[in-house]
Amino acid sequence: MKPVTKHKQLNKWVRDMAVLCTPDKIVWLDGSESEKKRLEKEAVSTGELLQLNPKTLPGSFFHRTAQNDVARTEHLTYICTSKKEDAGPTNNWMAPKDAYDKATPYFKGAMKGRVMYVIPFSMGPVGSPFSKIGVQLTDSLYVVLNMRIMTHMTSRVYGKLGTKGAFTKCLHSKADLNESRRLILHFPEDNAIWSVGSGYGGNALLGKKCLSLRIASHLGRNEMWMAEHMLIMGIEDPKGQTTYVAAAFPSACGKTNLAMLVPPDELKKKGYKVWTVGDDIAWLRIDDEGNLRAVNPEAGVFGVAPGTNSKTNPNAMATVKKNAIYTNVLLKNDKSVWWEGMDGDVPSEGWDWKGQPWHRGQLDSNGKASLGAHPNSRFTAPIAQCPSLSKKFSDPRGVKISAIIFGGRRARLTPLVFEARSWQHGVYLGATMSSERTAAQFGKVGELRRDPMAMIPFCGYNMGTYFQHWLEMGKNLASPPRIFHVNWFKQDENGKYLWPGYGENLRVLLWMIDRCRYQKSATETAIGSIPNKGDLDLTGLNLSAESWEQLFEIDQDEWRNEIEDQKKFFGLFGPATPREIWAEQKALSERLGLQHTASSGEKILQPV
Ligand code: GTP
Ligand code: SPV
Ligand code: MN
Repeated sequence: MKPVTKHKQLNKWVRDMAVLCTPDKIVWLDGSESEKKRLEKEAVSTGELLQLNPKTLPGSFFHRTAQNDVARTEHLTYICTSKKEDAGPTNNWMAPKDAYDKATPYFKGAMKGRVMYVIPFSMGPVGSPFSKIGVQLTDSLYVVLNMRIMTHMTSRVYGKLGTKGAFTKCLHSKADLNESRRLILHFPEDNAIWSVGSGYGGNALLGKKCLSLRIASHLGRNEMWMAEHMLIMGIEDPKGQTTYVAAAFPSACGKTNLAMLVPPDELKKKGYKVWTVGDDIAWLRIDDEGNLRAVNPEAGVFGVAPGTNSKTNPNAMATVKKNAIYTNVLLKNDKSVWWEGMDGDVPSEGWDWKGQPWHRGQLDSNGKASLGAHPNSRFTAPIAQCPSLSKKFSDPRGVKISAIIFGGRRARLTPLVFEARSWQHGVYLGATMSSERTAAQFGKVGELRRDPMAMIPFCGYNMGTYFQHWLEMGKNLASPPRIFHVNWFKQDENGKYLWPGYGENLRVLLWMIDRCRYQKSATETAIGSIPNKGDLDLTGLNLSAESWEQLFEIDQDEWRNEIEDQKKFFGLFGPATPREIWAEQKALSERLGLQHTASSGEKILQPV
């Protein structure tokens, strides 16, 4: 097939990559509806997709990944910069030449007998000043059809590129799906991504984490904006005023759920509404008035299936009713799907995520319930199908952000909510985020992991420098958003969640809006401000006084250990850790009445 653009560099790159991967054919895609139908048919004929029941799930498909390919593989993900310190201590690093040399044999001939698809896409509405263009080459129809949902995929981007425009070169091949020949490589200096040996979402849909976070965070640092692992939502009050907030939680810690929140009845009756702008990624820029504005660069949702039901997330359930792709869920005999925690009765039988026959009550070899769906099974669907989609979703200027929220999954330590004392203190709160590991990445579930701004797997450069960039952004904001920290996951001594979560989280957001808009007073504590008793609207909740105490308890011993752990972590970055971060930590220790001992990293910066 002939190239469809006069962009010489783009055409040469496609030709060169075809010489390397030796596909039987190159197909230039345009993102049209007729093309979609044709590709779906083809994917069904090869078995890559299975058409689901057209009555109950119209336009929807089912896919199983390889069993060794069900989550992002962070240990095989690299930032390839000329200098190692530019990647920093929390990223895997390879020199660009070594990385190209290592991956070249994996790509060599990998597309033989296959088609190489050329996907033109924009992250962000085509033509918005926020947006960036990418072109992905791939040999996977599953990837093509997911990218078609997740990005603004259209040949119109060739018009925008003209003959010389900048774009991210994204090369992907599932190759032989062999884990020992799998690599996810980022070349920020070349504006390029090479991903080989995986067909899983975050590894293979290169517009998502690879471009919109790792490459974009690097671009953002150079161009004075930010690419963040954040949802964006609007909260409309009974007077019709909408306040927009952005929130960073680590993978599988509640972004999609919060972004699509449905107000509990008591608050709905009062007239509150919630509008979804984005559920995973935010690009943030400072406008001419010094406000922070955000767009969602994506066009779809790639959400965690287990636990999603019409109580926890009715908007997500409505979003995935049609034109969806389901990955690694349980397939029922009537060609519909199921996952643990879905509505209704547990099906009596079906096919589990591995493709094995499964029945209700089945136990695995350890005597534990055998899972029908993989814990990281996912759905992909156009965000335009979300009933709570914000009218501002496509606004090229984005929405004005009034509050930034950080959060993690901590059974203990951090209270339900507290507010930073300043932007700088807020950056420290983001930098000290930590969370118990989930199934969204390979590794031991439940283990505590430091995850600043939920970006540890996604920051495309040295994270110490990244903290500095956050501080610089604050200096350039006329009125910086207020910064909050939340923990929906605090547990009592029996391991029961103390807070009901989900829709009820709106109560916490309304307190934040009171703080942002109406400067309502709060109770100062050593770690930040918490709501005065009575200021969090709890009508209809039945939260006991004891639960409230536990939700807001600040335990000295736990904080002492926490601070020691933080010191080790910040010490990792050496001189790249900003002075302001150490200063905030020292001030916190003092407020907590702990004796402050300087850590080695801090001593480097603050000679006494
Ligand atoms: P990624 O797509 O991996 O970035 O995840 P995410 O941050 O969008 O997480 P998501 O909203 O999909 O939630 C992940 C898991 O957390 C699901 O199993 C939810 O049921 C659960 N969850 C979400 N919100 C809450 C909450 O407020 N309380 C509790 N207890 N669980 C929640
Ligand atoms: C995450 O893991 O944070 C996700 C899913 O949103 S993935 O696209 O695989 O990164
Ligand atoms: Mn995510």
